[in-house]
Amino acid sequence: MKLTAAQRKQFAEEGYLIFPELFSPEEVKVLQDEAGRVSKIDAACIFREGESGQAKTMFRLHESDGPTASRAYRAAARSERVLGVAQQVLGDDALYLHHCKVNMKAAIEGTAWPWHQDFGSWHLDGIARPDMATVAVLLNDATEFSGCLHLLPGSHLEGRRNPYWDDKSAYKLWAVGPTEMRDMIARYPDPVRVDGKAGTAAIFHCNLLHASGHNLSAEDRWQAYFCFNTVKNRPADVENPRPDYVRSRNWEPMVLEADNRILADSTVPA
Ligand SMILES: O=C(O)CCC(=O)C(=O)O
Repeated sequence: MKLTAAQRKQFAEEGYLIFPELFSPEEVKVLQDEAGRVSKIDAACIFREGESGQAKTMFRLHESDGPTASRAYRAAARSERVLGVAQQVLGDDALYLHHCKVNMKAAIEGTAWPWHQDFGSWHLDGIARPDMATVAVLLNDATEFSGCLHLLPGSHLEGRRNPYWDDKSAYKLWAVGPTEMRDMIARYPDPVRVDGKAGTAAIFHCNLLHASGHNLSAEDRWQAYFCFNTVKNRPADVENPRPDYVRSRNWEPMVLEADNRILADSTVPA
């Protein structure tokens, strides 16, 4: 999947690209079923919430080892539509995944993510340069009502903001404060929704401001995220590094695989 010159320009200037229905309904079904299977596993890299203990975020589905390993996510991560697109926008073929996760925003209860830049926390992982991008894949239809992602076009061009530790939101992350966000939103074009049919995907720059709302709908909203870094930008040592599932130590360049493997591998027993 080769990006056009216009798409490369859009990524450089606006910090994102959206690909409606990039994955087929059959592929989405495999990825949904796999997320459902993994969510029942007891593992430290699955964060749960509420009395039901429902999975909220699950990490490290893309490797071939570990409790949450999934052939389908491994294949998706290495596909032309994920790794191949990330290689093109980052201008480097030697990429690895800083992490891969599935966010499962529960119907009615799943809460908002405040405005933030991913590089706000990834820089604190010891990563020097913002040579990183995330591919998000919608595993359900997503709407504003179900808490879809919003991106602030062009905001990556101002670089990394000084984040604050937001421990009030359910997710606890390095976020950008309300005063700064009011100013940023006033100065930029309207935020763009990453909504649409399941299988739609987006790639966005690690300094692009983004946020998502509460899931007010009666359907869960699941999304997969593949967060790429260039191998040469791998993290330096830091004190108390975060666990491997969120700050990967596997810095081997990932190798592109055939684009049909999500379906092909789903028929192979684990
Ligand atoms: O899944 C969402 O709604 C937002 C996720 C997000 O912003 C992130 O993981 O950085």
